[in-house]
Amino acid sequence: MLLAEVSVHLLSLQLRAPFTTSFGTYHTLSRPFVVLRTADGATGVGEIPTLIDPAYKAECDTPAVVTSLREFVVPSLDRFQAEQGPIATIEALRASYAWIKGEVFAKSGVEAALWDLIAQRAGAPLWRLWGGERTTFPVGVSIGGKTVEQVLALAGQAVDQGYRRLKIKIWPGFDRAVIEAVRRRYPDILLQADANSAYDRASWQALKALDDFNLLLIEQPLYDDDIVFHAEIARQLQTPICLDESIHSLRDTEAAVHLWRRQGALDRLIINIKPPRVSGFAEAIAIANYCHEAGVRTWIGGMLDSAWGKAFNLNLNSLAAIDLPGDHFSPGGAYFEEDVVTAPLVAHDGTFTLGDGISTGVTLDWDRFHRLGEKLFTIRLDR
Ligand code: OSB
Ligand code: MG
Repeated sequence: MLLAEVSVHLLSLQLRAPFTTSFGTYHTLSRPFVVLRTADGATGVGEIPTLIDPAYKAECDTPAVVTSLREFVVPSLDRFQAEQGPIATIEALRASYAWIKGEVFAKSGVEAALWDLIAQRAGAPLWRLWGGERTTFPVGVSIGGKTVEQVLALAGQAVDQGYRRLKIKIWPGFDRAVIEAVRRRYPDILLQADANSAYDRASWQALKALDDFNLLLIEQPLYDDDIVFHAEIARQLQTPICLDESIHSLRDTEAAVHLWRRQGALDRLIINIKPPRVSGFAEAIAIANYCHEAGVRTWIGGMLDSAWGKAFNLNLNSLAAIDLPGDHFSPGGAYFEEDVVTAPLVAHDGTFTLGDGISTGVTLDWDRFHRLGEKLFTIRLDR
């Protein structure tokens, strides 16, 4: 399978409802997509669900992802194929850009596109390629509201649609009251909070108040690049800590497990596996399996991905090693005014079922794909 051409597109996705986190409110997202073409005319597509600014992680859409693809990642594929022959496997692809430090999101888009090509060639759904063992599982929603009233309204929509697992965005000054209000209204729901690194080594003490509300976890309270201080505060909280932003690789995960184990608190460590934040699905699977062995719970996070990216993540959720419901759906129906697939993904009664459709199981709507954005550049690889 000789890779002949890589194109990078930038799409504009309009959220149906604004999404607020500790780091800002988003209305419209710009989204890089990688389109890989083989010499025999097959096409694979990968979404890069970075945000428009570096408020979540340093690697944002433009210039970071786009520049790194154009200057480093794609030229590495070219060099590899010229020197070592066709990139036909995920291992070869990863080897081609292994020299590049970080740039995990940029790499993940190319990897997703190659998985799409490999699955098409195999005529199989991704979940089968990945060794998935269950096709039906509970899914959850992430709620980003600015006020307690907004959060309760979104939670109400989600619960009315049958979701039984809610994640609420919190930040200093918007934590206890909002969590208490949601917990009062829904005493039995699986409830978790996400701080997106909004607390520091003094203000995290406010989170002790959340121990009263039977939360499943508190996600990334401290700095986006920290593991050590998270381990430190985990000793002083009853609610498990879940790492999101700090985990870029299996090695980061091993470091966290090492620290939590040392203090006998592995039952209070949870890992949010976001495939694009760990450079792709191969690394995500390695993390899921490692955590399963270590007795650390995991779930699949999201980045307000389009239905294309969500479909990849839902396929990954089939792994028996994944323990908890993920962020796969928006509380009030579709995430975007217009999405890039032909038919929306739907959960029934808070449960999603994977079918036997090839690759992602959903079909890209190329008309809409082209209408929603523009091609930034194409690099030919078959020189
Ligand atoms: O921290 O999980 C996060 C969205 C963008 C960036 C970071 C996060 C999120 C979400 C939304 O919480 C999850 C989803 O895609 O539904
Ligand atoms: Mg998070």
